Amino acid sequence: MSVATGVDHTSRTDAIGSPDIFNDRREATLSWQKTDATDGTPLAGSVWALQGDGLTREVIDNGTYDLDPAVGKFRVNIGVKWGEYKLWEHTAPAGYQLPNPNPVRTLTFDGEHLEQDLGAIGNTRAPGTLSWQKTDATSGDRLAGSTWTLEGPHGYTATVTDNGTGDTDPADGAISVGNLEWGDYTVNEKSAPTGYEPTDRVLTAHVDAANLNATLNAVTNQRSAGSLSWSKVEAASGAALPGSTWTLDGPNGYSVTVSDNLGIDANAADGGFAIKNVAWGTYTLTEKEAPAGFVRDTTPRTVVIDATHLAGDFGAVENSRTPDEPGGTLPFTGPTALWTYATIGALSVGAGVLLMVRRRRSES
Ligand SMILES: [Ca+2]
Ligand SMILES: [Ca+2]
Ligand SMILES: [Ca+2]
Repeated sequence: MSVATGVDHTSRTDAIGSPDIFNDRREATLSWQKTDATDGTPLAGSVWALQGDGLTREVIDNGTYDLDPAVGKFRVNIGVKWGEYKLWEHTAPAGYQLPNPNPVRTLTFDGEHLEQDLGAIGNTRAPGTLSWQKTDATSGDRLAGSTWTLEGPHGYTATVTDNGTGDTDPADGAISVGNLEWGDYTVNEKSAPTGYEPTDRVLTAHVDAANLNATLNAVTNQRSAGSLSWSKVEAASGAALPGSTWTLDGPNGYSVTVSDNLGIDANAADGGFAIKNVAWGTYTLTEKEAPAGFVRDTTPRTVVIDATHLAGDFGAVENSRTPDEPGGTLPFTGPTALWTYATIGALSVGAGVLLMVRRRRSES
């Protein structure tokens, strides 16, 4: 009896009964490779399930049941327990996706199919995500309203607006862009939040298996400087009045004296005031000295400088003329006027005397 290679003769109950003419079963092996579907690179870290011979084995690359020491390559010894086996991928390498649907491969080992090689089984790269934040350089608070240009591999370019196009993070000032191909990226601010200075800082990032969900540093914006203005006018006419002095108090202990057309007054016009480059915060303006001949206005005035109120205006502060001193209510107070009143009085008295004399004469 000729014995074909691999034919089952493990049962030694042949009628001939001579052990010399029987062959032992040859051992079967199963091999395959795990690769990156994009570039064919062997990938470490996959885990497989091999079901057959009444049990399910966990096959770990370079671990349990894997006889091939090469990363990404598997060889499992089926041994002489031929029959039907099923193999499926249990865990993809980190950064890669399991196929969906995940196929179950059915293999039958027998004397004609002893060394089976499934070849390369590729995994698709999991898409990456880039996340970053936009913050206030002064407070560190996140800022809403920024827009970005994101550029990546193979000509990828996208405009991303916080809580708008391309942003998957619903929080203000937190931006996240998903479904990104692996490769190098740059993140540029296209427009800054309202009230902030643009930044030319560029973030760079690399997306791959080890950096699938990359979190970048926060990009800060400096606050745009604020300004303050007001004017000093005469109440009656609205005409600008020169010569006033003011106390201006602000955030963080800021306190200055402002005199019209002196020092930090950036408005060269009489009665017009401008203060440049002030920090954000609440400012209080109080008149310290009114123009000569006018009554000081004691009312403190307040404005707030912030992102949406960079130009604070205290408005027009009116002064009335100083009232005349008590006892000086007559329109003319000079020596000539006094003489005039005295003369009128004397003439009146004289006229009365004459009238009395005439009456007495007519009665007699
Ligand atoms: Ca291996
Ligand atoms: Ca957001
Ligand atoms: Ca001025």
